[in-house]
Amino acid sequence: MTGSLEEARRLLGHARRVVFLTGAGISAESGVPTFRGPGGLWNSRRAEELATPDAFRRDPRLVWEWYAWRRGVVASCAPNAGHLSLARFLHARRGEAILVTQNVDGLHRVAAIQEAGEGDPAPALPLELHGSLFRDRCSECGVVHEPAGPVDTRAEATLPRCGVCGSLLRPDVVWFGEPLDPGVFGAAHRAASGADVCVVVGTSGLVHPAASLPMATRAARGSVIEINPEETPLTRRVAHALRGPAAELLPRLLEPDRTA
Ligand code: BJW
Ligand code: ZN
Repeated sequence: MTGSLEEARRLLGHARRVVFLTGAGISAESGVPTFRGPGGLWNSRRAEELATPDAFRRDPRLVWEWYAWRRGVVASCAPNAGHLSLARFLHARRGEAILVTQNVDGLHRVAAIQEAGEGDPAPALPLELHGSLFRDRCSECGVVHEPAGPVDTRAEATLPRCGVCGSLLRPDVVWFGEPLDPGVFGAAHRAASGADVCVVVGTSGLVHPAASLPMATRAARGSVIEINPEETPLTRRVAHALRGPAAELLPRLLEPDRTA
């Protein structure tokens, strides 16, 4: 850990409004592979091959095969101590702490529901910048569909089709070169600009516009805390860089009494 956990806790303790920005690293200890780095999803494949509208136009079967595999992987994963601790914090600080995620794995949502018990999960639900792995969307008319079941990727003819216009369905995620939902990104940007502290967890900080959000907090004179085992392009601009896995550091940062 290069920053002091104590000091980061103090900063958070004095903050009224807090925004969290999470990336693939928060789900690493749940068994969801990250995109880049050791064991990353894209080590053997170039991103442009699969996560672009062009790739889908060129070979929808191949793209679906990759997403069907990922749905299978993620479906067998559960939120880890990092997701759960964050969900409890968001419930406790309802309205004053907001979660923004780049992840499409749905694990924050599961944690929000789990930690709400019989209560309302809403305060801990994330703004999902890059969509969801578990929704389909029509590649032509844009209608969103609940997946009917596992995707049959044996041939293009067996891929799922839109019930409204008959065109191919695609995963409801944001690919390179596609705009983020303006409502979702606008809400995330407002939260980041209005936050006293932005906690950035498990992202390489390479993908924009998500990577610009901590800078919006800084531009408004807020502070940034980073949790990541590795340095990132953001590290030199943060107040505290906490080096280590999110599942260990988030509970220690957010719930010191519970983890003492
Ligand atoms: C741990 C850990 C542990 C490990 N604990 N940590 C400005 C500058 C340059 C380029 C651009 C720019 N603005 C836009 C662009 C272009 C492009 C972009 O950013 N390119 C860069 C790569 C150069 N951006 C876009 O195209 C975006 N769209 C856009 O800008 O539209 C403009 C537009 C306007 C109007 C009309 C048309 C267009 C869209 C970006 C969409 C990104 N989509 C993906 C795929 C989603 C679907 C899917 O999952 O398949 O989103 S790409 C992929 O990267 C995914 C992730 O959400 C995203 C970020 O990755 P993340 O989360 O940071 O993961 P990793 O793997 O990179 O990092 C993991 C980290 O965890 C590491 O740091 C580890 O150390 C750490 N870690 N274990 C804590 N245990
Ligand atoms: Zn359609």
